Amino acid sequence: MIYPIPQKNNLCGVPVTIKDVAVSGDFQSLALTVFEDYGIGTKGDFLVKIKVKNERKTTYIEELSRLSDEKYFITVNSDGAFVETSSRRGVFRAINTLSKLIVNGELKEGELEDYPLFETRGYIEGFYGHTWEQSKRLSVLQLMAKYGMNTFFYAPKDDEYHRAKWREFYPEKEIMQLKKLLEAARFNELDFCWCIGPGLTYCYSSDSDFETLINKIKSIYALGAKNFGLLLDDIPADFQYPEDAENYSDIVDAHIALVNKTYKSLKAVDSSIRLTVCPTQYFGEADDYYISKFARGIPADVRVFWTGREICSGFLTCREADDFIRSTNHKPFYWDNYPVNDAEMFQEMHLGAVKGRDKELYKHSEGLISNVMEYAECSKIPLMTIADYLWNPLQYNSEKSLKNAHRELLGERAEQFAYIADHLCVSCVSRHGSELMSDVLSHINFLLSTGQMQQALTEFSEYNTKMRQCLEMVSDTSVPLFAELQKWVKKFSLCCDLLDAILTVWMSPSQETAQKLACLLEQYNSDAVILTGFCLREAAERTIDMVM
Ligand code: 14T
Repeated sequence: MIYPIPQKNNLCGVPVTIKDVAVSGDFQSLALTVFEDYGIGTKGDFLVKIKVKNERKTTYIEELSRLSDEKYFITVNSDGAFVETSSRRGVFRAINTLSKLIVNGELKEGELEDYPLFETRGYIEGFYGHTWEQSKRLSVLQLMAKYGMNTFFYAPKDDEYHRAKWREFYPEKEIMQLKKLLEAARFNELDFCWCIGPGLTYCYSSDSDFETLINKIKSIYALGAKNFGLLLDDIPADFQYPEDAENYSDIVDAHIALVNKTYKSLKAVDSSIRLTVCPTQYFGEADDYYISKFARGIPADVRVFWTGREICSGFLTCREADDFIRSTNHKPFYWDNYPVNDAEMFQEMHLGAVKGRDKELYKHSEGLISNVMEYAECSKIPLMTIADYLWNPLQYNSEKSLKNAHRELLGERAEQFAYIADHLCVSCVSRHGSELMSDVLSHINFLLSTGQMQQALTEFSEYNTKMRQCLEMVSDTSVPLFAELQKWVKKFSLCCDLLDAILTVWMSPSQETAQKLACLLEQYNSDAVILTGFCLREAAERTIDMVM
């Protein structure tokens, strides 16, 4: 199985042995680069022929009744592989898929037809906290491109030039970095969207502020960006300048005027520029006064961000999307606040697969952009599941997708990693965690209640050993993912101590061993970092009660 799961995959015939590939036809050099990226040799004799053509077959998605430049076909037989698509983006998708399909030097004969269901699929660096380093940005971008995302929004709250110092131009060094990022996005077929959040100090009545805003956007347009975001989230809900209060009867009118003026100016610069906006009221009831007036007052082709019913929504439903469409005349463009873990969530680590987004949401929305964590390596895990969901929500399976993410990112370490990841998945999308531990402990309880003490001790100590092995592995900070997790690893180490202390009481029950366990439990509970493990605390308490 490959991820994201292709729509129609009949490549299950006779296996063809492939040593290396050779490429002919359109976008040859792109295809070679992609193959090489997967470690596939390109001086071989298995011929991959690429044909880019603009015709109904390659551009129209029947079940969505719309055109797409991301649809592609792959046909494999003993002579080689044949790729048909309509664009560079289609070639990029097809060669990524082909590369994933070549396993152990083998590819199976047959046909594959593929296209994404959500139109816009991406992520946003839109959190409060340390902005990602350039190398992390590039690494996440490349990975998400491999998983079929097509959009990246740049909006780090702590990039001063994005928000606090929105009036100032970027210094040369930052400009160069943005330029590199744009180039990487273009190569990897992601639409790069640069965002500005002027609302903290913007004067809606000032012509000079408007000019400053447009000039700032133009400075990024000059680098090649064509997509822009005007973000009005997390700003004062009332006017801060007396002239604004005089000129506008309501803040929503000022916001509508600003969006319309910005839209007009940017379209005059280049009619292919695309604008996305985030309203001040970006969550809640779909028929809320502000959001419906705001969205009805701006052009239909300006995308409107919405986080759903909550800031961090456990569920995004078609029904609420339809309410949003009725009241705003816009399809919601989801700013999905998962896996972000800033603000009040800073003690949580969101490593779980995305859940709770309706399967058919692609029909009722512009798309979905996931707001990531300050921790770039950690973000890759949930992001991969989001990419899988967005490409093919109908066949999305959160558990399998998460397993694949672990395997891809950690290789042979994946199995051991599951022991800590088990405790790092509580978030708005899931209130339950520690499933693995809970299964182990409840089985041990069963053994105890049925008088099988010896077996219970054996299974418990086997589990503790696995937890310790995992602890040892994740303590290696030379692995970037593990380095980011150290705050949680520290608590995980306490968790291992607690397990050992429980086992010690069971083997030699005494006031002394129970006292030690009680101390550890208190230490564990007073550490504010969040690891789930209700079952663990329960087991510790029961063990203490048994003796004391
Ligand atoms: F624009 C939005 F859609 C949005 O979600 N804005 C922020 C976002 O940058 C942040 O990462 C996210 C998660 O905390 O939520 C919004 O920020 C808030 C909102 C709050 F109500 C931060 C703190 C809050 F109390």
